[in-house]
Amino acid sequence: MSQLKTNFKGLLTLLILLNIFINNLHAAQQSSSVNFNGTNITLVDGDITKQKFNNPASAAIVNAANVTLLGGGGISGVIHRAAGPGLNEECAKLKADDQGVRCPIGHARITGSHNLKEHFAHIVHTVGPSLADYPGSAFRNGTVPSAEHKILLENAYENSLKVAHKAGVNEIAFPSISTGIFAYPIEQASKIALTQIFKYVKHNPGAFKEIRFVLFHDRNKDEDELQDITIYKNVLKQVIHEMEIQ
Ligand code: AR6
Repeated sequence: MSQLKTNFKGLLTLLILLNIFINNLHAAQQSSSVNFNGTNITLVDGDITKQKFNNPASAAIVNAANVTLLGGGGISGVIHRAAGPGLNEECAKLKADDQGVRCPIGHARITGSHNLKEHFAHIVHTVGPSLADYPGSAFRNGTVPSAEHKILLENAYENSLKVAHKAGVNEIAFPSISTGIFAYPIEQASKIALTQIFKYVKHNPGAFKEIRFVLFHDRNKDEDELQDITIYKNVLKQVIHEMEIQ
């Protein structure tokens, strides 16, 4: 009986190791990187709370927040749960207007990372535009973002980089802002995101060692639906071509 138990445990360990190996292989195959003006711009498939950096003290992740900065669903909920209650306490202390707005759409704020500080010291909170209640929204198919939506999304990326840079951050990881609950069509959002990053790096060479996009792998998607990382990879090629980056 104990022999059987030992064999079973051995088999289980082997299966776990095999699973880790396959996942790592999958992640390695999925990542992609380009160096521009001294900054590595990287696309990875993964969970933003699990990111590792060369120097945690000068690293940050970006939260796709709501204007109150008090947690919420989606990635914001994931980040707040991982960082612990200290994050909500710190956010609650930030100045709010009489509507409870601590960070207007397109702006960014920076806090500590609390329980995640071994991995990265800072969290940048930004709020992207929402198309969820917009006529023709993605929930009803065929959204066409307005010029204002586009500018607000550009601002969210630019202001996140600005507050991070000012705080001495030189490695930063972004999620795909506004493309979840806020329903911004990802093909258009990814083009805005990548273009904005390249523009920032063009004007601020050497400010960041790495700007990483962490794209969530949705296991519920059908096989013929493109994963976010594939969309970002295709758009990256387009942006490099259009901006004439070698
Ligand atoms: N790591 C990386 N990406 C993730 C993760 C993760 N752990 N979890 C989700 N994503 P969303 P939004 C992806 O909806 O559209 C909140 O309630 C997800 O697949 O979190 O900007 C806030 O409080 C999607 O591609 O952000 C706001 O009210 C992307 O992250 C509102 O939702 C963004 O999804 C913000 O909506």
